Amino acid sequence: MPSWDELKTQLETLQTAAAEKLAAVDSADALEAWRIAYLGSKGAVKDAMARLKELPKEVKGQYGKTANMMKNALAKAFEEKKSSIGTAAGPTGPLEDVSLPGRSPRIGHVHIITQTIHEISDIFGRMGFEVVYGPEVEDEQHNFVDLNIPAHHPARDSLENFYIESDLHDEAMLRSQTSTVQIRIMENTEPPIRIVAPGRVYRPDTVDATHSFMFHQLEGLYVDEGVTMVDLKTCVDQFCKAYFGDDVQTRIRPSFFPFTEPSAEVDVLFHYADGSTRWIELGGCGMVDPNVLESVNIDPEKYTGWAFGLGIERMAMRKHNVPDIRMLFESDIRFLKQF
Ligand code: FA5
Repeated sequence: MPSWDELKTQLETLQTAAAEKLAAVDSADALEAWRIAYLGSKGAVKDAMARLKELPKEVKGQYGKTANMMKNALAKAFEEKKSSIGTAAGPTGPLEDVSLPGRSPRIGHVHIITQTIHEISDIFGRMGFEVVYGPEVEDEQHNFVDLNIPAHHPARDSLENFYIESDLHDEAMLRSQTSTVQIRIMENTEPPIRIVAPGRVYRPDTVDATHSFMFHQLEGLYVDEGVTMVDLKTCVDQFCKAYFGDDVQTRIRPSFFPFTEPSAEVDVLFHYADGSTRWIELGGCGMVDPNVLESVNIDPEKYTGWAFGLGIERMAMRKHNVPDIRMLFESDIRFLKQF
């Protein structure tokens, strides 16, 4: 039976060899191999501990204590090595592939109606028209009186308009047409006048595929000496071709507005997905009534003019094949992102 000195030397030799090998370990794989060889269930330290039961009583206590200290020292050295190898190998956890293309952030874009306003303003800009804007909260003077719409005209019925309370005017209302801007411009400008005015208008209309209670109009006004209906027809026709394309079908038919004489309506042919077609009214137009020119102190003997008011939603719908006006205002991102 070996003496205690011999046994002690064997344990020290084992511990020194294990420590030297551990010092040489430089990878996670090598560390795992070391752990199996020394601290594993069939490793050298386990073997050394197993000898305890064969040893005589006199050395058992010392041997067990020394072997335990060796085992603890090696386990501690193993943990230290493990963390130093982990640090050297970089961060742990799932690796990111930095070469993958990034996810682009979702950003919004200009609404189809605003795009349409930009596009049509641009066309009229190229035709020599200035783009102007007027207020949405109006008074009866600009929405009706100066436009030759008398007090008892059905268009002034409170059920046909959104009258509101406002500090701005006594009889305040949300404008029902952009024709108000004709008046506001003519009040302050000497002819020649050549403007277009896009903007929101409000009417308590029953909502259906082509009607909304809030929609947009584009007002046009041209006042100068010698302006005729031929200029109006040509201008509307040129605009429709520029906006919809040369093959667009439009028609002009007689109509009535209190502020134009003669008056007409512009229609454009819609093509639906099922192959059917239908004329849809784009807007009204006509020669500015002499009474209107007088109300803004423009001499109707010297100047003539024409005006139009076109529905902007109807234009966008025709151009982009949108079958129902409500789709434009539902804020459905799947619809809006197509434009
Ligand atoms: C007018 O509003 C006149 N101010 C147009 C005008 C201007 C005539 C200058 C002469 C001279 P009207 O009510 O028809 O006219 O409306 C013009 C256009 O606005 C219609 O042709 C249509 O395209 C559009 N529109 C009218 N009501 C609605 C509605 N509820 N929803 C969507 N678009 C509408």
